[in-house]
Amino acid sequence: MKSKFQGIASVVAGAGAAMMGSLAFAQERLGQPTPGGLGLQQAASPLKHDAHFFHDIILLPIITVICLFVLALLIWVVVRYNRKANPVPATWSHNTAIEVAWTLIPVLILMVIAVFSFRLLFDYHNMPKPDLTVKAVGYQWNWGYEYPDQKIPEYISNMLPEDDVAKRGLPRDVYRLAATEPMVVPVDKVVRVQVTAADVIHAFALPAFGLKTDAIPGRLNETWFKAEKVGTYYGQCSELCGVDHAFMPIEIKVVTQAEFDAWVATKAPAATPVAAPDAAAAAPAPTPTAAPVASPAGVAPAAPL
Ligand SMILES: [Cu+2]
Repeated sequence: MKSKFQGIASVVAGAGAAMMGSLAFAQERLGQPTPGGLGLQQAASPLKHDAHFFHDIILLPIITVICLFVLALLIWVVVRYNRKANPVPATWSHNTAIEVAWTLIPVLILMVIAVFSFRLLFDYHNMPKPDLTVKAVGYQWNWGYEYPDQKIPEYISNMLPEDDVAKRGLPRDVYRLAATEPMVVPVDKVVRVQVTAADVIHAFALPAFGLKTDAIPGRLNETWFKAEKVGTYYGQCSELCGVDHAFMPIEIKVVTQAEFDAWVATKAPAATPVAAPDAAAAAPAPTPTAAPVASPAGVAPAAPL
């Protein structure tokens, strides 16, 4: 499904970009907004590639042609049928052929759009067999992430303060996108995200993966992604949820499977006393804030289990 879309997309992409006259596409940053960027954020998951195809190859050319056609009609009418050029107007008021055409053609255009639109919706709905499940809970105003299969209890992901952005050596413009503790997932794995909220409605949204799912108290929504590249990806709560709505970013860190296993070992509570030292040796914890949580795992051998 994805490759079919991508194949057609790659053939037409050059012409599409040229037609749109967009200069920012090539320099787009991965996983975050680009200053002055015009298009959708660069894709890093199959759903986002499909969304790019639908927007760039289906919708944009159709919209452009319709706009140019209507503009040409308007110019023609203004020039040809103004009072000076056409002092004696025609008196007929109906033309059956034209009326049938302007009913049928828009219907056909909408049907073409619907086919691709529904196909994209079905892709969102038809999640492949997930390799990993993460539960994301929206709070006023931060996110909680829980990994039920890895027995990682919920931890809270706040916005990274401005001072800490500099301390971690991050670019200044990820302030308000970076989080104290990101969601961590392995690359090339299907991640199922179960989304809910504890107080008001939030929305779990991350453009590079094409994610936007409402987080509704008392209801469990689902979405999925498969990250194609290791890296750090940023999103934000996308439902107006109160005074600090703009300050509850979503950061997803995509790592290798080995790094993910090591991270899991630091986060899981005292359940894997053997795995924890191995994992710690294999790779350090990805975030400094993981350290306080890691310490219970460190004393795990002394615990009864
Ligand atoms: Cu929110």
